[in-house]
Amino acid sequence: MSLLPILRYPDPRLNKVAKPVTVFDERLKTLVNDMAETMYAAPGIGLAAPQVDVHEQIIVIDVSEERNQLQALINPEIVTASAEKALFDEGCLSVPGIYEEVERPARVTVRAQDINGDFFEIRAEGLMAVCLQHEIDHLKGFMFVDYLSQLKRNRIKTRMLKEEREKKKEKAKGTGKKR
Ligand code: GNR
Ligand code: NI
Repeated sequence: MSLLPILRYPDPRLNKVAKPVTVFDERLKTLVNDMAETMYAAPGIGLAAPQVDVHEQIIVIDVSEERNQLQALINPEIVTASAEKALFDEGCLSVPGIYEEVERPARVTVRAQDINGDFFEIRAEGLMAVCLQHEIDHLKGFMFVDYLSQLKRNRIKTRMLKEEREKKKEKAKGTGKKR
């Protein structure tokens, strides 16, 4: 098991479109295990492969209080979405510290494959519906900040870049490097 580094907004690799998984092998199982470990350690309620720089259609989710209801979805697709919408204060491990309200369909049905390639369907509402839609967006290179106004998005981008610069400075200090 290993922790994977999470890409941070506005890294352009977060906008790449993920490819379908065609081979359900040991490598996929290891990747899903590493993604789950990374999600729990963060901690987060979901993680999409593009966030760890793997551009394949893989997500892991656990919205349970006890953190013991791991689900892996391979090649997930939204098959139905309710006309009714719901607002939710969303965050993202790739945009740490930022929370903004996003409106999405209140209920969705998602079809996906499991780790063995077998198809299944999930009907979800509430937090699970939000999380599924948020993760499936990542597979399309889309992030929750893309639903916000350009003004808000630009403020977030500036804040993230500033934090990154400050982090680099801190690191350089530690190694006695100047920048
Ligand atoms: O951990 C996460 N919390 C969260 C809260 C509200 C709406 C969506 C999420 S998903 C996020 C983990 C993440 O970034 N997944 O891509
Ligand atoms: Ni996210």
